[in-house]
Formats: sequence, structure tokens, C-alpha cells
Amino acid sequence: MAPPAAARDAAVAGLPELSGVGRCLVMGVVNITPDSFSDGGQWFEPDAGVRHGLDLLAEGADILDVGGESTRPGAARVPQDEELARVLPVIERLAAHGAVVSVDTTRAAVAERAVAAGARIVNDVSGGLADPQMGRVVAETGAAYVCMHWRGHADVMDSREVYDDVVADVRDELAARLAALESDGVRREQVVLDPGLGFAKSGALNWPLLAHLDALHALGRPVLVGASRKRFLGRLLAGADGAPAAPLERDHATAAISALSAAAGAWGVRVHAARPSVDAVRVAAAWDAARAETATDDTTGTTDDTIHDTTDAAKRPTPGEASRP
Ligand code: PMM
Repeated sequence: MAPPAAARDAAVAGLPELSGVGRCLVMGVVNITPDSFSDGGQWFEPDAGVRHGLDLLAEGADILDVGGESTRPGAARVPQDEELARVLPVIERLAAHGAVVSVDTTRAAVAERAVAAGARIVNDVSGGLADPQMGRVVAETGAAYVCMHWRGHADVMDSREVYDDVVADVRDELAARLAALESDGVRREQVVLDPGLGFAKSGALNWPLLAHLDALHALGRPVLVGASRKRFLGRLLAGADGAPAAPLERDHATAAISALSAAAGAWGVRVHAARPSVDAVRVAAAWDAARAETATDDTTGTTDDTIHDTTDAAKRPTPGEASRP
């Protein structure tokens, strides 16, 4: 098993400025959809989507993930032209601001156009299963690629959550996707893996995946965790009447997962509210650095200030601070 820091710091092709940051990255979500479960329709107009992306950058997000199709359970598919019309103008403008942009799509044609418009990462919740052309496009563009565990589109996924052992099954299915992508010409260095929390996994099935991120790290690629505002958190935080907490009430729990994921060596966390998770991953980085320093220095018993200082990774200025218009 790769140690967490090695898994977190493994370089991802096409993203040199995000390699060696020394902490877990924060990917902020920009949903250009009228019906997302978590932030339904707030940033549907292109101007509003761009403004929201810039706000996420100002809060310290490292990556902006722009999506035009809701993956809410039961959601109907959006026609390809509509998806393109939603995401391309927002990607172009955010990339022009210097943001590292990812496109959240399962369609190869959308991925290709999005990369041409400035996206540097293709975030495919289907891990290449929804569109047989995806591997070829990722290989040809050389973009970084998030390969998420998936068993079917939103209209059917809830009926496909049958596992012998959810951790082993997700690991094995991702390993198979990795092999298939490689046979399409994708380089391993392009790939980040994602357990696909909430996708064909309800409630309790998500916790073992979080508790065993090491099983995915064993596949040798960095891991992205997307827990933000998901249903399993609503259930965890249910009130005395059993009613799940509303999506906007799930941000503290999301930040807790960001801290724990960072401590477990996650490469990144995908979140709707950037600031709480940016703070959380900085805490985890400072904690990690102090542990590393005191581990090498524990014979001296020193209380030197350098040991009590926060780390460079934790102190780094937020990348978006200077990029507001
Ligand atoms: N979850 C959603 C959408 N895209 N991408 C990745 N890589 N991982 C996820 O867990 C993920 C994703 C669903 O959440 P949203 O509709 O609120 O964006």
C-alpha cells in the first residue's frame, strides 16, 4: 500500500502547478443546472456561474468543476447540445481568468469541446462507461481524467447497489476501468480515481469506502473524494423526527470529511462550499507537517518555534485571491 503522502503527491499529467502543493486539493463545484440536488439552479445563468466560480477561487479553491448535467438520483438526461451550451461559455471565461477548470461530463464530445475551451481536467462520473469514445478523447487531449466508480445513469443507479464487499468491489471495478482506459491509450499518470460516493451507494455503503481510501490508493493513483452535501450525510445528521438534514445543512459534516480525507492521503475533495474545506485541508497539512517534524526530532524534546510554526502548505495564499475582476 502506498503511504498517504505518496498517494496525495503523485503527479497528475497536465497539472504541473498542482503537483507538489503538499496538501489535499479543493475542487469547487460550479453546477450550471436548474435541478442539482445540492444547489439547485442557483448558478444556472452563465454570468452567475462565472461569478460563483470566481467566488470559489477567492475562497481558496484550487480547481473549478463545471457541470451542465445533474446526476441527482432519478434525473433525466440533458441533450448534448444543451449541455454544451451550458458549460462552454462558463469554462471559457473561468479558464481565461487563469483557473484550473475541470468539466463534469460523461460525454466524450463534451469533454473534447470543453478541453478545447480551456478545461484541463475531464471529470467523468461514469469512469468511461457511459461513452465508449471517452478513453480515446482523454488519450488524444492528454487532459487529466477523474475516473469515478459508477454503475449506471441517475435513473437506474439506486437499483444497482448490490455488493459482496463494497470496498473490494469498488476497488476491483475501478481497476478494470483503469485497465480499459490504458488499452484506449490513456496514460496512468493522467488518472485520478474516485469512489463515487452516493452513486449506486446509499446510506451506510458510503462509510466503508471513506474508511478504506487506502484500498483505492493501492491501485497506485491519487484519489478524489466527493462527499459534499450528499444524501448519506443528510441521513447521518437527521433530526429527532428522523427527517434528513437539508443539503445546505450538510457543510460542516462535509468539511469534517475533507479534513479526514486529507489526513488519509486524498489528493482532492470535491465540495460546494469551498472555504470550510480549504480551512480543513490546511489544518490537516499543518497537523501532518508537525507530525513529520516531531517524528524526526523527538529525541531533542525541543520546543523550537520552527516546530510550532504552521507549514508552508498550510500558509499558502489562496490561489484565487488576486484573480477577482
Ligand atoms: N458527485 C456529483 C457530481 N460529480 N464528480 C466526482 N468526481 N465525484 C463525485 O462524487 C461527484 C461528481 C454529484 O453531486 P452534485 O450534483 O452536487 O454536483
